[in-house]
Amino acid sequence: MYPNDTIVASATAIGKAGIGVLRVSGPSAKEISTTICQRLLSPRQATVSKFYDATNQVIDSGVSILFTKPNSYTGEDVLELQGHGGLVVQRLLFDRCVELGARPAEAGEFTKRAFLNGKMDLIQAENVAQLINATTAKAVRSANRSMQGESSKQVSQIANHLIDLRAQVEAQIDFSDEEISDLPSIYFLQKLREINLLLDNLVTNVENGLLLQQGIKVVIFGEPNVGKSTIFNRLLKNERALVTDIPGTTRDYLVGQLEIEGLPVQLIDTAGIRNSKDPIEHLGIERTKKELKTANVVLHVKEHPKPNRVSEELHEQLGSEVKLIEIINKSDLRSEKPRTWEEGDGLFVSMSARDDKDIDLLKRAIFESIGSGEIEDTTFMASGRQISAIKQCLKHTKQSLSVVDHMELLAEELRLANSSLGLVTGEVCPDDILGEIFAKFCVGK
Ligand SMILES: Nc1nc2c(ncn2[C@@H]2O[C@H](COP(=O)(O)OP(=O)(O)OP(=O)(O)O)[C@@H](O)[C@H]2O)c(=O)[nH]1
Ligand SMILES: [Mg+2]
Repeated sequence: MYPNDTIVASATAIGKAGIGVLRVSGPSAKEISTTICQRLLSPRQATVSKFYDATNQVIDSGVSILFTKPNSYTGEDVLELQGHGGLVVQRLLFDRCVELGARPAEAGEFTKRAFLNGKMDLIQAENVAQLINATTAKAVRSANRSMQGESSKQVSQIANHLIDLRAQVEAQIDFSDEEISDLPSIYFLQKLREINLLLDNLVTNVENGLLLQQGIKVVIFGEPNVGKSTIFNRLLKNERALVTDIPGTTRDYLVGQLEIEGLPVQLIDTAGIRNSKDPIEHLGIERTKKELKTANVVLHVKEHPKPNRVSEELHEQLGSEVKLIEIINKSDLRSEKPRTWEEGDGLFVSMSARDDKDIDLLKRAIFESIGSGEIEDTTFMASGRQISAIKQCLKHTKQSLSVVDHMELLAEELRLANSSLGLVTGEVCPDDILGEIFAKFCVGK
């Protein structure tokens, strides 16, 4: 249903602040502005005014701006009342707007209206939430790039290829008895391969974007006393974990946050793994196992390259997706220079946790282990929902390759591929999905 009512919400965080901005959007916004400010506002002009209540008493004074449709964020008439950022004063102003016919906005409703009024597509709408939720500067830059329409361009380019191809396939079906020359299967194969390549690149791009939004989880594990907590502290640049030369110092796991080259990282230090009768230590080891199951990167720390039975056992339990880095710590005691190398499937780092340069080397190894060298080039910040729609599209275009000799089947696969892509931009998007997307936004955005 297209909205035809007027909504109001605080656009700034609720609490004490220099200013508090209330935003009103919808057909009554102009009338509300005239009543509250007791004057006619010129569109898009910041006007110093008083804000009045129903008994002509001043609630607050500040700056009011009226944006007339379609030149506003939502594409509707929008009023911004910039008053003082106090809890009660903002509440009184909000209540006055409601008294004059506005209703409290739902989460994300301003952006939803912007989408419904064609001010932005669904990719850009979701970028707004990603920008607000970004935890690193790189994530902010990527969300901005994506919001400028770069991502939408990439998707519509693929959608246009799909539409052209569908038209050709439909023509083959519709005019099969008539005098139009049949296009050879190789032609369709070639076109599909081109589309698949574009989609493959897009998937890489969006997965990088997701890494920037969600970050990665890095778990440090190994035998007792090998220097896990020292590495943890040095990576965080903070003496968070206790470090002693007594094996079994860390009993429970510890969590810290850091950023590696713009990538948000959740770092977990765990209890040293050994056969222990101590029930507390046993609990700590169980927790380590649990953390290992959800890690993106695992740092397996040792003091020397030779294998250790207990931690080798855990090694074997790691998921196939997890990236493993073998750290041979305390290189200062071996008078060895820090270095990284690959052997078999493994990535090895010989280092000393006591040296900051070695910690930088480790950071680089973590970053490279998840293949995020191209994160800087991410132009597409997609949501999980959009990524699965893009992958669904790719699944259908890949299936199309095997049915190029059957025009009806090919047409159906291409139709499904096209509608999956429509879900990304919002061209085809059922109301309940739209509701779910905007419910994740904050109220007032
Ligand atoms: N020489 C040297 N000593 C280190 C290095 N890293 C850690 N240590 C020392 O090794 C001892 C154990 O360090 P921790 O960081 O507590 O080791 P851990 O693996 O967390 O130990 P648990 O919590 O008992 O499992 C401490 O005395 C550290 O100062 C290193 O690179 N070189
Ligand atoms: Mg420790």
